[in-house]
Parts: sequence; structure tokens; C-alpha cells
Amino acid sequence: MSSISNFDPNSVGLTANNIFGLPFTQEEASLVLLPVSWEVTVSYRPGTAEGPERIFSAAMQVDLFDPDVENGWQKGFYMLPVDEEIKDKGNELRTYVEEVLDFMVAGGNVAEDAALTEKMNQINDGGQMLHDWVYIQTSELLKSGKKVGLIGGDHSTPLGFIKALADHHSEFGILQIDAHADLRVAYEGFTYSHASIMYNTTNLIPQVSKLVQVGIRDYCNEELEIINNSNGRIQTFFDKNIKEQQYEGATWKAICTEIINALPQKVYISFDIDGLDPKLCPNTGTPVPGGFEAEQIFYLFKMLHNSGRQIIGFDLNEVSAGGATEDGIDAIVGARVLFKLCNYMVA
Ligand SMILES: [Mn+2]
Repeated sequence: MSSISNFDPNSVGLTANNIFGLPFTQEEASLVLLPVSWEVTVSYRPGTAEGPERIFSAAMQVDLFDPDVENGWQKGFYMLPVDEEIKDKGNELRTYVEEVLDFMVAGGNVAEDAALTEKMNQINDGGQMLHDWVYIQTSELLKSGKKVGLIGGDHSTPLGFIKALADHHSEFGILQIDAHADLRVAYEGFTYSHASIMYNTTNLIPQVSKLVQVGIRDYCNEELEIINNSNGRIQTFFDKNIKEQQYEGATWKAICTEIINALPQKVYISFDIDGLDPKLCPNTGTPVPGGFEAEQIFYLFKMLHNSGRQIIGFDLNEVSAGGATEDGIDAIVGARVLFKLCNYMVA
């Protein structure tokens, strides 16, 4: 351990250090974070490609004492640098998506326009390229014995990571915190849309034996049918039902128990920041009223950990740069969510 011996956890976060101001190198860290600055298919408001860098910056202010997981940081967390080539490619394809969407909302049929059809193909090829890139990056990290977390970008980014985990775990569940079901089939014609991540995951990765969705409050008929026809593989705890149970006296603890009981022993957490109340993520791509306080989800994580379940990986996505200020509330909340996820991952 090079710099850990003279590291003072009570001091300010040194900018020369890595995430949370920690002094670990990639080799020393037990948990490595892969940033994926990609938001090609974001439908409404861009900004989440800057998420990893803004979270990194805001994470310097996070205090290292966590009463739930004391000294988790001592296991070593390290965030890889943002891959600028991937980011540039994403930004280029993003302009194509804007063209396609402008054409579509004006009533145009992309299939009848040769130039836009070509761009559509390039967008979908780009999604496949990203999926393969994430798979390779995370596979290498897992093979080198690291625990891995992924920071988006939009919600399309973790597909390759979940596929890499499926090479190591024959059966696991996904705990998805989200305002949206993300079960659309090629939303807006984009195979690897952020709104299709859980459709793609459950469709392409049979090792995912269970998908437990929490906080869902914006979804369409097609998605509801997929849930209802999944033979229990997809179990959704809708925001409305959770709130109504609480209005009628159910405790959050009882609801968390129900959520956790729906999950198998091994759990992957997919955390879309828009699952929280939009006051905590006002600049995210598609904010929806309702959702949770951050500490409600931290309590769910605590109960998940106490249940003896193993967290095998996580992603945090859709955290936006959030306007002109250096670190908006979006990134400040994102950094704290990330710290909890890291701590429970190594606990
Ligand atoms: Mn989502």
C-alpha cells in the first residue's frame, strides 16, 4: 500500500487522489468503477454523459464515515478515467438521434428516408459497439479478481456488464430502482435504448432469473403486458402501490421485506437516479414526480445486506451534469448514492 499509510480520512479530499479523495491505485483497490459517458438514445433532456465526471467531482465532499458500513472505504475504491473516444463517438451519434427524433415527432417515417435510415443503422451499430466494449472492459476487471461497479451515462450502459457477470454467476436477480419500467422493445426504433435496458437484459441474459423493479410510475401497456406475461420472472413494486400501502399503515420495513423476499441469493443493483424524488435529481433525463428519499433506498440496501444476500455488482445511471453550476444537487446526491453502493458492495 503506497499512500494509504499516511492517508488521513478526516482531512479534505485531495484532488490528486481518486474517487472520494481516496489514495488507492487500481491495483490496490478491491472495487473498480467503470465510467461510461454515453447517452446516445436519451429521449428528452441530455446531460447524463457528464454524470461520471460530475459525480467524481462531487464525491470529493463525501465524508468517509458510514455508520452502516464502517471502514468500507479501506477496501479501496478506484474510478477509471473516462474513455474520451467512447464519449466522442456517443456525442456524434447523439446528434444523429436528435435528427431522427425531430423527423419522427414531425410525423415522418424514417424507413422512407434513405439518409436517416443509414443514420438509424449507425446508431444501432454504435449501441452494439458500446455493449461489446463494456462487456470486454468489465470481463477483464472481473477476471483480475476485482469487484466492479458501473457509472453511466444513460440506462442503456450496463447491458454488457450484466452479460459479463452472467459468465461468473449462473443465476442472479436484479434489483432495479427506477421511475420507468425500461421494458420497451427497441424504443423509438433504437435497439439499445435507455428505455429498453430491462427488456434487453431479460431477453438476452437467461442467468437473470428474477427482475425486481421498485418505484416504477411511468410505463406503457406493452410494458405492463411483458410484466404480466413473465410468469413471475419480473416482479414490479409500483410507486403508487407502495405509497398506498403506506397511507394505509404499512411500514417501509414491511415493504422492504417483501421486496427482498422476491430476490434470489445473488443480487445485482441497477440504480436509475430518477427512481428518487425529482427534487434529488431535477436535471435527470426523464424526471417523474413521486419516488423515494435517498435514505429510504439506503434503508432498503441495509435490509438487503442484513438478509445475507450477496451484491455481485451495480450500476448507477442517469445522474445529470445539472445545469451550469459545477456540482448540482444531482451529482451531490449521485456521489452519496455511489458511496453507499460501494460500501455495501465490499461489506
Ligand atoms: Mn431507467
